[in-house]
Amino acid sequence: MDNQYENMLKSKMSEASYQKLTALKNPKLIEFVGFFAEHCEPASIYVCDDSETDTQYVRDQALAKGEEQVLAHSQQTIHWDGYGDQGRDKNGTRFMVYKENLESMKALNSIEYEEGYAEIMSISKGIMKGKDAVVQFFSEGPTESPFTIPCIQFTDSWYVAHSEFILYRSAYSHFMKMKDSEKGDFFRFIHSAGVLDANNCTKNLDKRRIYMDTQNNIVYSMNNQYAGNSIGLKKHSMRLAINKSGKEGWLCEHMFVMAAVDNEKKRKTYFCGAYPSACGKTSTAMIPGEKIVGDDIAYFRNINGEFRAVNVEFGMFGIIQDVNSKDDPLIFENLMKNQEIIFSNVLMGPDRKPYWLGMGVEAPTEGRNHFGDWKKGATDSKGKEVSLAHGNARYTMRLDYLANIDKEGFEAKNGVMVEGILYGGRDSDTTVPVEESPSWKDGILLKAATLESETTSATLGAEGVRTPSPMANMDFVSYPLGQYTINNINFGEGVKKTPKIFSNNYFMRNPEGKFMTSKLAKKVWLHWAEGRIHGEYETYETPTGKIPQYQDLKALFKKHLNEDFSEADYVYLFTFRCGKWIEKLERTKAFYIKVDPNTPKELFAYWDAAIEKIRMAKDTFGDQIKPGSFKG
Ligand code: SPV
Ligand code: MN
Repeated sequence: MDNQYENMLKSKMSEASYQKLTALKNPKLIEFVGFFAEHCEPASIYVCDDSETDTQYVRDQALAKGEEQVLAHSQQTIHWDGYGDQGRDKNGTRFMVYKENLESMKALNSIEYEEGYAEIMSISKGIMKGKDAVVQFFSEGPTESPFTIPCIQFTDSWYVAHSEFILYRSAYSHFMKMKDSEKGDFFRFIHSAGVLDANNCTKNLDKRRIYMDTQNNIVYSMNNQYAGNSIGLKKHSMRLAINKSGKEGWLCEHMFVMAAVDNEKKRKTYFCGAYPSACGKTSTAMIPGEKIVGDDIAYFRNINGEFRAVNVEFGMFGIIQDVNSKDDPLIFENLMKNQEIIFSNVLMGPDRKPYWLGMGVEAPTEGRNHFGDWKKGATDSKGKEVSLAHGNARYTMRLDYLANIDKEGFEAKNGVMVEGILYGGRDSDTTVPVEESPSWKDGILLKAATLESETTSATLGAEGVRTPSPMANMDFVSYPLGQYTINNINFGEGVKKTPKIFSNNYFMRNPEGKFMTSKLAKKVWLHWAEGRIHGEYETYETPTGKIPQYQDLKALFKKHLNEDFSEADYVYLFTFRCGKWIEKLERTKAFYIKVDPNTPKELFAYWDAAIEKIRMAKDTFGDQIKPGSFKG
C-alpha cells in the first residue's frame, strides 16, 4: 500500500507490526498513526491485533518498563500515578471549539479551536522521543453490533495499553471487517505520559492537557497517567460519544446497567442508574443477589422500538477505598485471588501485597505507595500527612470475574431491554428514598435534571452544600446542557415501551444527624421499583411523583433484609418537604441559566409550573406533607 508515511513507519515498526497496520486497508488509520508517529517521534511503534500474544506482550512491557510491578500474587500488578495525578484534571480538560460555538460551550470548559490546536501540537511535539509506543484497536460496546464504536489508541504508556486490554473489547478483527464506507468513522486517541521521573511517573504535570475535538472525533491527552486522564476509551470517548449521540438521536449516559432479580416470580428486570460520585452508584450496581452488566458507562439505542442498553466497557476501574470482606464481599474476594488485576495508588507492603484504606485488615506501617517510599507519618512538601493509599486508589479488573455478572446481558450484541432508570442523589433532608415519576418527561426534568450531591464532613469546605449534577453527567456533557436535556426527553418518548424513572436518596438523616437506613436498604427501594414496573403496589401521590405505602415496604424489609421497618421511620422518610423542594428547583433553574443561557424556555416554564404546584400544595396541606395526605 502506498502512503506518504511508508518509509518513516517502516523505520519505526517491525515487519509484523507494519503488516498488521496496512492489512486493515484503511487510509484514515495510516494517516492518524503516520501523522502522530512523525509528530510525537517515538523510537518504535508496536501494533497490536486481538491475539493473546499481543496482550501478553503489552503486559510484559508494562513490567519491563517499570510502569507496573508484580505483586505477591504473580498475576497481580501495581502501578502508581505521579503525586498530583491521581484524579481527573478538570481544569486541563477542554473542548476545542470552533469560534462560532465558543459562546454556547463556554461553561463546559472550552478553548477556541485554533488556539487549542496550536497549544496541544506544541506540547506534543517530540513528546515520545526515546520511547516505545503502541497502537491498539478497540470497540466501545460489543463488536459488530448496532452499538459498536470502533476506536484506535496510540500511547507511549504500556500501563495504559495494559489497562485498556482489561477494560475494553479488542477489535482488530472488527476493523478488518469494516466496509470502505465506514472506514473513516472511528474515534482516535493519542496519549503520552510525557517525560517520566525516577519513579516512572509523569514529570511535567504543569503541561498536562486533555483536549477534545468532538468535530473530528479525536482526543489529545498529554503528560498524565491517571486512567481517567489517560485512557482514551473511558471518559474521553464518553465525551465524543455524547456529542455523536446528540447528533444521531441515541444516548450515552454515565450509568451502570444491572438486573434486579425476583427468583420467586422468575423475573429479571434491567435497570440503568446515574449517581454523582459518592452517592451509591457502584454499591447499587453490586447489590447482593442481583446481577451486574456494567458499572460506569451505558449507550442507549432504540432498536425496533425497544429501549436497549449496553455497558460499553469490558472491565471495571473501581474505587478501592472501603472495599472489604464485609461491605463488598464479591469484589474483595476477587481482589484476593491470583488473577489479572492492576492496583493503582495503593500501598505495596514489604510482603509485596496491596493495602488500602478501609480494607479491614491490619496494614503495614511502611512500603511503597503513590508518594514513593512511605512510612507511617510521612508528610508531603506541603507538610500534609500522606496516607498509606490514595482516596481515589483503584483496581482494574475484568467484569466477568464477578460471580454476579449477568453473562447474557454482558454479551448481548443488541444490549438489554431497559425497564427502569434510577437517578440517585445525596441530600440529608429533601429527597425521599425512592419515588416513581409519573412520566418519562417528568422524570428527566424532576429527577434527572435536579440531581445533586451534598458535601459531607469528609470533603473540604462547608458541610451540607449542594452541588447540582444533572444526570450525574456534567463532567462529560459535550454540547449545551439544554439541548442535551431535550434529547433525553425525546429519546425516551420515542420508544414503544418507555422505562419508568425513579429517584433515589440513600442519605436522609434524622433530626439528630444520623442516617435513617442501613446501607442495604437500597435493595428494598430497588425491589419496590421492580414491583411497580410489573404493575404491583398501590402508591400515594406527592407533588413530584408516587411513593410507596407503608405495608409494602414493611413486607419488603422483612423479606429481603429481615429487618423491622417502623411506621415512624416511614413517615419521616417519605414526608414531602415543600420548602426544601422549592429551593431545590430554584437551584436547578439557576444552574441551567449559568451553564447554558440558551436552555429552551419550555424547560424553565416546566420548572416554574412545578414550583407553583408545590406552593399550592403547601398552602393547602402545610410545608411538611405526610405520606397519603396529598391530593393533586
Ligand atoms: C469517574 O470519576 O466517574 C470514574 C473514574 O468513573 S474516572 O476514570 O476517573 O472517570
Ligand atoms: Mn464514572
